[in-house]
Amino acid sequence: MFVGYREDIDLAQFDKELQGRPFAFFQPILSIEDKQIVGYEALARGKTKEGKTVSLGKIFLRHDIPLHELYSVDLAVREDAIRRFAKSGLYYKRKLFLNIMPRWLEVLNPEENLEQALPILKLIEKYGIPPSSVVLEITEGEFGLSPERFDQVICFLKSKGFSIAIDDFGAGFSNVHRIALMRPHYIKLDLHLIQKGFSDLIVREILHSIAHLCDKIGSILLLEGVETEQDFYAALDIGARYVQGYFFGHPSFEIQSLFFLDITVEEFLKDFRTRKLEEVRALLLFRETLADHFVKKAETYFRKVQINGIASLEPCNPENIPPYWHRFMRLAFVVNDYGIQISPNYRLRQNGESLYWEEERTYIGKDWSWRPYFQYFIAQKDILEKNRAISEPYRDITTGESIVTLLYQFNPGTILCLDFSVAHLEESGLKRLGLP
Ligand SMILES: [Ca+2]
Repeated sequence: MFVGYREDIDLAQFDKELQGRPFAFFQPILSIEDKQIVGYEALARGKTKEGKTVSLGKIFLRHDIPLHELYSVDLAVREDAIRRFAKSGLYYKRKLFLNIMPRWLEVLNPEENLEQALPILKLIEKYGIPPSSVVLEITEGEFGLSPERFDQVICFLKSKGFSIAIDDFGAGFSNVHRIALMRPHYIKLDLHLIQKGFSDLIVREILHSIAHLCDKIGSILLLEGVETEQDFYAALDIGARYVQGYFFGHPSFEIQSLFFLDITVEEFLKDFRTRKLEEVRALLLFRETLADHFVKKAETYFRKVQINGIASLEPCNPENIPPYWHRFMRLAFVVNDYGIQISPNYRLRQNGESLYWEEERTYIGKDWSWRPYFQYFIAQKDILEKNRAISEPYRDITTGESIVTLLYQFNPGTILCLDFSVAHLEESGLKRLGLP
């Protein structure tokens, strides 16, 4: 069924702009915890008539070229990659990441013995590299075979000692449940594919949930498309363990060593640790000191009133609230002991020099008892006999800001809830604000 390796491939037969044989480029993959290159992804390249190196990605997407022709191009690139990787001797300490197009697996005869059908086994044997130094990147979403056959192929490859990476996770229609069952060694995520069409905020949320999935199923999260400092910080922030992208190294014909990398990565890690620690300290200071102060002063800022015949609270003159709160305070509302909102939402607004509270009455009657912060508050009250609690930071779905909610039992039946933005908290800034 399969066409074997061919010497006579000329790329001009597929594209008049190209010439010569296809070959492999290598792009380094870095482990953050080891601060060094742990592998290389092999990428298909060809040359134009002018001698410029170009990606062959487009050729593989064409449907007018017979599958067996494409397959022979792919095989030639893979053989070139394996041959040169073997020659480099690096397979003792680094891995070769090879892309396997799911379309190739589709042409497998269901009756065929996988040992015979998968040429990768013969290739690595020919060049003397162990399967444990090869990672096969598979785009699960594109796979057209039955899930049973797919699982069978993956199981077989794993049993032979290959590592499996799910490529372009999140870009296609990856089935999270099946991937969790499959337990790939790596999950590759292209930062730029995810960034397309989503806001920064949503991207961060998606990245965090995928990082969480990786932790749960014991896969290594490999973030590719890391091109800038910001991208690298994003990778560190979500806890990606491996990274790949122009920021660390472009694909190249030579298998690069990049000795400078450990220094660069160390510097970034240092900077990241400092920034992150500042964030965590600011949050802790905010929770432990300033929130405490606010609670003590709460009666100066809010007064008891009746709303719809029920005892509730409303904010006093906003000028009473010290100016340093204005920057962080977003919203105040009151719930009863069952988590039902019994006041409007009060938003602190500024109009020129003057401050005022804006009221939104449509929120009265909403049930917040199911929100984690409310349950946390009730548990704190019951077990620790505390009259206040502060939620973990969460994302406000309307404004997208990072928020903590402070809950304070003002009176029996009235719990004051205050949302504070913690997106831009800085320890030094908070200390400068000081306590009155
Ligand atoms: Ca890939």
